[in-house]
Amino acid sequence: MYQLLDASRFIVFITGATSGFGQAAARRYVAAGAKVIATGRRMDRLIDLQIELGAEKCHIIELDVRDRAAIEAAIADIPGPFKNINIVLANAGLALGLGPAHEASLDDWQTMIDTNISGLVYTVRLLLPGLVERGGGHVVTLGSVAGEFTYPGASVYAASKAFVKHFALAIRSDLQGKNVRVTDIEPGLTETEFSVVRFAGDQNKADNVYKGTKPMTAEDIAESIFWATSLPEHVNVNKIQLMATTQAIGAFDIYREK
Ligand code: NDP
Ligand code: 8X3
Repeated sequence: MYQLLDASRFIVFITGATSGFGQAAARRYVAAGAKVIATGRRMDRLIDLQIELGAEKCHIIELDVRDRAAIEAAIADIPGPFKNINIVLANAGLALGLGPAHEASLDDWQTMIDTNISGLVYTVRLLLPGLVERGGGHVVTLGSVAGEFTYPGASVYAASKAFVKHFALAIRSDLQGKNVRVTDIEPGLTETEFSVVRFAGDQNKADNVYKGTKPMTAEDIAESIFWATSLPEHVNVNKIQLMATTQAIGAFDIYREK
């Protein structure tokens, strides 16, 4: 019988646990006996999650990943039973807008850069020394298929996820000999609040993204995250790229004069 790691030893720090993948991962880890530190900006949702999962297994922190000082303070303040974090799930992120590059909002671009790049880098950099000091652990980043295959309207979002992919690969080299594993999870079409956020709360536009097809679910992604971190310590899954069966990569787009 193949021996997976004992999940009851996991203490998982999750950014973006108020919705989607982060929330599903919190549930998945706690169901397996792990402890989680669930973070995000929407405190009401974090409180509901803590009530659902129990305060012994779920510590919550109101946190905006763009605020580097707040992350430092939050880490310093983590209570004893949750201190020995061994998995970091740097998941918080977002896409804003789907307009062409010459019309897209520069404020939206800045928010994506601040969240998907700076926020992820702060999270990982500030939590890594603890993993190294404790003799090992696992960093899981949330990239995207958009980090590999671009599509119209996704310029900065796609570029931010390409950053995530390379950052994950690069820190893995730095961590040689430290027993810290790094995995970039790169999903495609998955129905969460992602599209509602992208379209600034327009539920109709968001619903249309998934209409008539079968996207993946947050639970599908949480399972892949859980699996990668549960493999024996000598195995490092560099990346997992997942698409809905109904999604595939399209042809090159050739412009022709009318
Ligand atoms: P959701 O919108 O459902 O969840 C996003 C989470 O990120 C929320 O919990 C939100 O929490 C958090 N978040 C956003 N901005 C911040 C911030 N400044 N500080 C802290 N937390 C923040 O989307 P998903 O679960 O789908 O997305 C999770 C990750 O997966 C993202 O990085 C996304 O880019 C990526 N991804 C998503 C795909 C999809 O199709 N759904 C596919 C590929 C990748 P709060 O607002 O409470 O702060
Ligand atoms: C989210 C998936 O294809 O909408 O990263 O960019 S996609």
